[in-house]
Amino acid sequence: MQFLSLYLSLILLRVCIIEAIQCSIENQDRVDCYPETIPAVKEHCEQRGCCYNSNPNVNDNVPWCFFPTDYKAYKLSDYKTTPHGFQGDLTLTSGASHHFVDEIQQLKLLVYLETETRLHFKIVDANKPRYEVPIQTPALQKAAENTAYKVDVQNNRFGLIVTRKDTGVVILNTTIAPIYSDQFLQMSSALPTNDIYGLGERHGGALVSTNWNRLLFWARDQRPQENENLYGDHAFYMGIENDGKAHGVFLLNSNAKEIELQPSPALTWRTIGGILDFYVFLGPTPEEVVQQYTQVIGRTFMPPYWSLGFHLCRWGYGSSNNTWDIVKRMREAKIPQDVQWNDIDYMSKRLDFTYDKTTFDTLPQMVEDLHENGQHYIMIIDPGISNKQPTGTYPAYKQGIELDVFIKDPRTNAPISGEVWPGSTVYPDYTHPNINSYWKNQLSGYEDKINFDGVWVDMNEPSNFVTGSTTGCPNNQYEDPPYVPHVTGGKLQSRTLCSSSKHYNETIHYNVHSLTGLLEMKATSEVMASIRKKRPFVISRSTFPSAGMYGGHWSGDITSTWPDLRQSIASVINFNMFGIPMVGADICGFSGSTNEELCIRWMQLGAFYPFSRNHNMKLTRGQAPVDFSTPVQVPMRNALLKRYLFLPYLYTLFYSSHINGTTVARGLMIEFPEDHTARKIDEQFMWGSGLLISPCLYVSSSRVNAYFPRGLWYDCTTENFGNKINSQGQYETLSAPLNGSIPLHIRGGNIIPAQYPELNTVKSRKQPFILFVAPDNTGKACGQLYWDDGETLLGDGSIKHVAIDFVLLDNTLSSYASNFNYTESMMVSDISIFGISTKPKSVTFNKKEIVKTEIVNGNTLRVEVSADLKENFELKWV
Ligand code: MIG
Repeated sequence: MQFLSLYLSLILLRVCIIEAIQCSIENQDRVDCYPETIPAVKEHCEQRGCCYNSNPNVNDNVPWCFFPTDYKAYKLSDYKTTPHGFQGDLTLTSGASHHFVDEIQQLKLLVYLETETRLHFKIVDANKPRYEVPIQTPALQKAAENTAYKVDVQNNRFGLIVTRKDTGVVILNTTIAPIYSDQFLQMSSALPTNDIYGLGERHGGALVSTNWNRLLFWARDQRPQENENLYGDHAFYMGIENDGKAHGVFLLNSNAKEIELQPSPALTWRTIGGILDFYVFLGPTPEEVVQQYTQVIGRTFMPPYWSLGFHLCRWGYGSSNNTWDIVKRMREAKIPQDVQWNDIDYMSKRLDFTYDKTTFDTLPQMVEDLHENGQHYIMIIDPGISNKQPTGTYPAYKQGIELDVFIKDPRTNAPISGEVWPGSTVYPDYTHPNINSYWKNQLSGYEDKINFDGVWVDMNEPSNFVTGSTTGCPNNQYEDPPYVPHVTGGKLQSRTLCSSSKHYNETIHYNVHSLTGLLEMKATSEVMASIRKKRPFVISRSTFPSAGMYGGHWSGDITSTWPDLRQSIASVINFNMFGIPMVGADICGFSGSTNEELCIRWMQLGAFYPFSRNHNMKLTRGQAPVDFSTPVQVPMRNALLKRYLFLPYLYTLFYSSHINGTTVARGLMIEFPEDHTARKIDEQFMWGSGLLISPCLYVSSSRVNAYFPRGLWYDCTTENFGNKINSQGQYETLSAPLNGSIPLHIRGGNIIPAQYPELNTVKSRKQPFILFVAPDNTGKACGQLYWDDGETLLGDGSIKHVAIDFVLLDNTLSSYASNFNYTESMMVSDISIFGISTKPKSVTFNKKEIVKTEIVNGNTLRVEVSADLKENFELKWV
């Protein structure tokens, strides 16, 4: 008896110990095994073979159901070298079902050592193809040598470990086995840092919280709020390691996804289709991570110069004359404006490719007038095409039917209809090979030839005011998949089309939904280039990686509030990391009515969005600068004039982004990754590495508590021009009165090309150039200027252009210009050198003594010159 009980208790003890080993996992390290619900139900959890352990605190989000350390996994075999890297077979260990429907037994692991700093690996079904995102990624001839990373695999319970060779930091460790079923794919990895950036589209700060933070990816017409899936899908993050080295990881997958971050820190990807297709970038600088990422997804389009000017828009001008009136008042008030926009109120009955001949009767004349004044015009287009117009009267519908380019209802094979602004609509299938010819017909045959210059593509998630379709959705595995990410609305079909809708070649909407914006941008940009034979300009609400090749983005329907003013900086920082640097938020806020103070602050900040547009919801108070009193207009005008002053610099940054994939606007973490304070800053940002923008973002405040990373910084506001901050990495209180200038500082080490501002870019481009020279602690500085006519397609590289390097060394500023047949004048008239308090004995320009020199503000040497920047020069002082 005694024996038996001892024996029994031993068994129990043993069971307990085993249990304790498998399931004894610290709260922060538990990887959720039942993401469907929190808290999970015990039986469901155990059916899945996972550990269940209720947590005393329901609100801390620690999963109650989590993977044991020895969860049934894939076994890696036949792992061998290939010309590209490695490959191996993954076999699911036999055993009880996991209750993940249709688990795939045989997978293939493909590892590509693509470059010294780029690793690519894929896990695919060994036996049949699965959906893969059709963006063009670089082809690979052979494996790179001397990689900055090392790839190790764990065989028995498969995992992949990526280590940065020089520091030994583990970038990825996926030894928590992947789940790979037809409609549920998951992988987890430990993270080497809590400083994670990117992952969007998302409303919130630049730093991504790792405190049980679940992010959602499924394009949705959703006004920006935290914890909801918004317009775009960017499953790319950048991590900054403790020592300041940065890496990036990109999951190339277009299905509905979740990415969950937890405090260990660790990260879990979940997607409900496609394949696991990862890129890892080793940087090591943050800017290099972005360059490596954009090398895979594609570099930024080169914007036309005019698009760098100020844009004005609103929903509900109500007539072309009201719109025109605003333009005229802006001119009279001498406030810079390059582009006027119209929202859907220009359309006749809200129909794409029409305009209302009653209320917008003078639209063609207005557009002509804009052009005569060196300004441009952009109009909105929504994807929904009305299918309820009298037969034969609406070409956009008729031609779509003829070319068979509408998304189809799986039940009937006829175009599926939803409901948007014009009522019942069908939706172009942007994956269709006929799409460009369809789209070109519409855009070029625009009723009575409205001569528009750019296109605003809205509602392209695609948005639908009814769930799924006007006739609901069928019941099938795509409408109700075994696992639904926690998307807003609870269903994939919420505010969009049925997931089982059919695209070209039987592709299901389920796979391509979040690509709609990207593919519409691509078609629009290609068609506009072929119609206008000039650089296209497209701004889109929905985006996906590689969208930056075709256009820019605005952050959607934010509110006219102080928190949204502040948050907009993080959006700008994020989209620059996503390779879509032409980005901005609706200046003064979209929904709700703005007020004078908020709108002044927003104009000051928005003057430094790469894409600077004031846009407003219908039926709210007017918020164009000229809707305010004359004194309120003053700081608004001044902010815009500052923008126009720095446009040559901004243009050069865009060119660099186009060629090298660098960011245009960037967070301080990008420039100062080793500075742990700078990593957390998202209420300031930079243009390139040279200009720091520190806006005032709080109500009733006239000061900014601004952070200055180590180095020299020179004030370039009119009020404190040239004042120097020699920072050890410190906060400074800056004065920022409401009617004053936005705090701006040029960083020591930079030479920034500028140009006297004007009321539009056609005029400002003819103004003399200015150079701001900001020496670093060793008296050195450098900078660039890229210049061309601002609108010719860059295409074959034969464009006439000038590229200039400026270098400051030993009290000598030299320029090195490479001119590729550019002939227009590029006169420079002013050069300001910061940090010089007494007049030098002699200042020479190309060896000739300069007469006009002065010390401005006791701290800056200003010299007047007259030379063409196309010729090299040398400015010397002793
Ligand atoms: O359902 O076109 O985000 O900028 O003004 C709203 C009207 C449709 C949403 C866009 C917004 C635009 C509005 N559009």
